[in-house]
Amino acid sequence: MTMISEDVVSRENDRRLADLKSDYAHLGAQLARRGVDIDAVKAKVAAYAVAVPSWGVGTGGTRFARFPGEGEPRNIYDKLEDCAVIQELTRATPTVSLHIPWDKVPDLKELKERGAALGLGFDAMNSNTFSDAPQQEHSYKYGSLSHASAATRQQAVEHNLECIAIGNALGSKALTVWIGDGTNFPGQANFTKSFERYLDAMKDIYKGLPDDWRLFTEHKMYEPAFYSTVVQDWGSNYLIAQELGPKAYCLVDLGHHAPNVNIEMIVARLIQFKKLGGFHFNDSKYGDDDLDTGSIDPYRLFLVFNELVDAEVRKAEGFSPAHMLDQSHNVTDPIESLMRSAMEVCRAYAQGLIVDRAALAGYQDGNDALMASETLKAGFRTDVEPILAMARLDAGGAIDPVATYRSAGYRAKVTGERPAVASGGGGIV
Ligand SMILES: [Mn+2]
Repeated sequence: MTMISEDVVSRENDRRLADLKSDYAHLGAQLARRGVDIDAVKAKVAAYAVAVPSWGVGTGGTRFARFPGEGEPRNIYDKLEDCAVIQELTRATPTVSLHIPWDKVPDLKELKERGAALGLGFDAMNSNTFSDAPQQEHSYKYGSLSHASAATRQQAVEHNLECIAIGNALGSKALTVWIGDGTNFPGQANFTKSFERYLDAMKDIYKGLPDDWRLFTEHKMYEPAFYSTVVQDWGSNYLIAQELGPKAYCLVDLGHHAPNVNIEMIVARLIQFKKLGGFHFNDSKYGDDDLDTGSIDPYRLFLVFNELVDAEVRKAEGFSPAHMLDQSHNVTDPIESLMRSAMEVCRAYAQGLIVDRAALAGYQDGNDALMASETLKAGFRTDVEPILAMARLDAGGAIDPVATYRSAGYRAKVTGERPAVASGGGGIV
């Protein structure tokens, strides 16, 4: 079954096919002069996948307000349908990353079958101990896995073990743990004791991890705590992965760093020491803005992918990062934002693939800073859109996903089926 009619996709593609073929041939000739086989790049792009977060298809908000969009998904089944639209048109997002308890359902078999019927699998599970669920015994107001109270920590551990059990039933192979634990005041908590308690709790979660699973820990510099967070930076994150063991890896969310931090170098370090677990892609200007991937600083995204391609090309040991989008869509149709973001990561990947790595290494070793920079930037400057569009077309997707989505009238259709949600107070999703 498809959410977007194949007739609409064909009609929209037919309108653009001649231009695409011409653009692809032209780019192919350009790349051939640079020693790059366009079909080989296209094949790699076609095999690339990035997971969509279930919470991403709902309209996001800030701590000031949330302005709901039209036809918002009511539950995980609606969310899966929206995620299927993204996959059908982009062919780059075959999996969905769930969030518990938001996506909790009584019948996991039904959920798995529904995903399969829509052509979707399940990516990393995300636990939530940064807010209180209804009827929860102990509050996370003052922390969860690092809480001073053993009973609260135990409750948080059990929640994570439940996420593993749910993921196991759905075919997931990873758990992502991000905690909101931290402080707003110097002196509010003892840094060392908090981190010791966190590590002890994480060891209990790690023990419950199946052999073929990976555990991703996600650091975040600030927010919701504004003075210190327990898992503050990639250094703390690396220490956690080292303490826990071989199934523990560091997850890099592009928005969770101080401004101007060299994220691509952090990526390189984690690859070198075999602890890069994966990514949450987004973009930002001032902080953890959760803006659309590649919308503010596409060059930074390219530089991250340059490190990933470098590791891929040299077959770096233990290199198998998970890729996911993690954004908040406050002023756009979330489906459109997620499609465009998925295409942006594909673009950065393709641009990384066409960098002349032999020439780059030569300039690096020869201390030719200008030509090294020029060689790297040549990849970023290349408009690889024909490669991305042709990969989508070959896989049954849309040459222009956003235009095709609008032409299909999906948002108007679901707006008629899904009741409007009242506007309300703050709340980032
Ligand atoms: Mn994240």
